[in-house]
Amino acid sequence: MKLTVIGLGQCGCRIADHFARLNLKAHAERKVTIAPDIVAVNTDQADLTGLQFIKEDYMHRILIGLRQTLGHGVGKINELGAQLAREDGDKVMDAIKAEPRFYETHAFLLIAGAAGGTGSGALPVLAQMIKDRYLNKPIYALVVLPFEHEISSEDRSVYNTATCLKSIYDIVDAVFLVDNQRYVRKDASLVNNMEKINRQIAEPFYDLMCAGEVTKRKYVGARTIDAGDLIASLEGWTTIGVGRTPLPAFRFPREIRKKQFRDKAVESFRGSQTLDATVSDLSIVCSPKDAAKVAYVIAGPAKEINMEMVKNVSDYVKEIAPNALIRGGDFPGEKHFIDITLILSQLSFVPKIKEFYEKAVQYGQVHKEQIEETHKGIQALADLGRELPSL
Ligand SMILES: Nc1nc2c(ncn2[C@@H]2O[C@H](COP(=O)(O)OP(=O)(O)OP(=O)(O)O)[C@@H](O)[C@H]2O)c(=O)[nH]1
Ligand SMILES: [Mg+2]
Repeated sequence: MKLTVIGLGQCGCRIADHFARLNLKAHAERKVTIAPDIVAVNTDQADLTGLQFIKEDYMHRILIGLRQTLGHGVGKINELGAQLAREDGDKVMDAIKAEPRFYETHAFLLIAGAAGGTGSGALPVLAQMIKDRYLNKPIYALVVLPFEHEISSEDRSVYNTATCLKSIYDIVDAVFLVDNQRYVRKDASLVNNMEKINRQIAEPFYDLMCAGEVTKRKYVGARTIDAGDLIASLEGWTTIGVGRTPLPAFRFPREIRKKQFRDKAVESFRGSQTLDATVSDLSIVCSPKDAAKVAYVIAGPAKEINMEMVKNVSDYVKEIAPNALIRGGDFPGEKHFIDITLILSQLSFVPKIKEFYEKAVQYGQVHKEQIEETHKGIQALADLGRELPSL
């Protein structure tokens, strides 16, 4: 599947930058393009300059709202982010149109952190603009939810997240939910941590996007998951993850292994073991039972992905997601591990969304009262000085 990727705000642009890295990797390793166009959009000039892989010209790194923010962001006011995207959105539309390879794109992927101002506000506005112009291409959003410390200490983060989620759900075909807190590693510095988190957020898309594009025979599976399968599998609230089981470095030839029943048992068990790793590493906490659509791809050396493993994995997926329409495929390659990428889509319940909606409604009411109180206080002070002359 080929995606036009658009990163919005700092978080969205940095993750989009990782898609640009993966696109280069796909070229080098598999001779395919998975992202014909990658664009970064921000109100913050410094953040745009810091990107590594996205092309450096003004059609790929787009600064919006320069006149109002002077290139310094919108300071978490997502209404302002939305307004600036409305005013400068044509810059983004022009950039998409100008890409000569745009015709190859199967769908759009818009990425943003929900708790900030620029990405959170611009996401629904630009998604709507794209939807109005490109009627035949699905639009997906990847929305990054804030860390626990942001939720507990910044009411505005919760409010931004909830309003962003509500607005984007009504516009796009599917929303990938990514909970930052799931990726926190306590042993790393913040900068390293963010870098690792962004890498882990983008990585699960790699095999899925490559699988349907490769043409070299050794990479083509018995059952390929292509763009059509993915588009049919993506709807509403969605989560994604990839799990890995390394293969032993040295192994006896297959004929000898066959005779050793212990090895044989381990081999057939490897699929379900990998799937367990995938499910525990999904981008947000949810129950597979609540998914109405599922897509998965098993990647690994061709000689490892045998019929037994494929059956094992597909039975296991059916068991954990009994209510879903399932599409699965395999993707052979020269890897030293088995990777299973899983998408659970059309989720009927996600605990985190409930939490954000409830907290934001509460915050909305308290905030309104606080504003009224503040205005009353300011007015009372001004009234006290009314009799004084002005200089
Ligand atoms: N995973 C990840 N999350 C990030 C990153 N940067 C920020 N975030 C998260 O995204 C939220 C939004 O922050 P930004 O992306 O910096 O905000 P913005 O869209 O640039 O908006 P303003 O700076 O307010 O104009 C933060 O509260 C974090 O939770 C990043 O590099 N990776
Ligand atoms: Mg910013």
